[in-house]
Amino acid sequence: MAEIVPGAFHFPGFLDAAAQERLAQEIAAVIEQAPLFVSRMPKSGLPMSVRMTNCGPLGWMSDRDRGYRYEPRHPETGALWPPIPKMLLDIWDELTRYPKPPEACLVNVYSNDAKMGLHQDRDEADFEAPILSLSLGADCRFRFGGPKRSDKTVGFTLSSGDALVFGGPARLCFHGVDRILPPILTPLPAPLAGQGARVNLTLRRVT
Ligand SMILES: O=C(O)CCC(=O)C(=O)O
Ligand SMILES: [Mn+2]
Repeated sequence: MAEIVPGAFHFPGFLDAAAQERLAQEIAAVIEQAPLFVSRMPKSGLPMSVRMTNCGPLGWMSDRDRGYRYEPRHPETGALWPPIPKMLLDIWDELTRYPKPPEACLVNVYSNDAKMGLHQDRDEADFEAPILSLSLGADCRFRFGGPKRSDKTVGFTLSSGDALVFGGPARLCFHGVDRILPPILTPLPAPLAGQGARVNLTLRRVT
């Protein structure tokens, strides 16, 4: 485990190959019930380069007119999001030690050329709980900064099976994905093959 900045912890290889395969199976089932969709930037309406879906009582999304927000239902099917798999609830308990369960699990699917600009996670009413992120598939160059956009940042690689937990003084730190690294060596586990190059799960408390 490495502390990136105070409150941000990187657990390289937290999930072994078998656990990654089980998690991929669970996420493939989520995607089957709640198909991947494209969120759009507030105001400009430009599409984000990741495709996404969610599980849990609330799901994160964005569109041109109403912007970043949590919704209980899928924007295209109108169905409630599927529940968060037990395996993820257990990982949340183990790594965050937070007394309440996550309310949202955002599933981000990156193609080879997808990225995510530097941003804060601040659409939640509660910043007490840490954020838990898990990665599957291709490595990415991840960037982590401070609570101000202009703060200095550090870059490091997030690989398949890695976990990242950021809370406390790091809860509102800027972060993003610079680029996906060549996926040849670490394709997505079989149940997610064909969906993209990298899958990230971001679990959060919202209310
Ligand atoms: O893909 C990642 O590792 C980060 C995702 C993220 O920061 C987000 O969805 O808010
Ligand atoms: Mn984020």
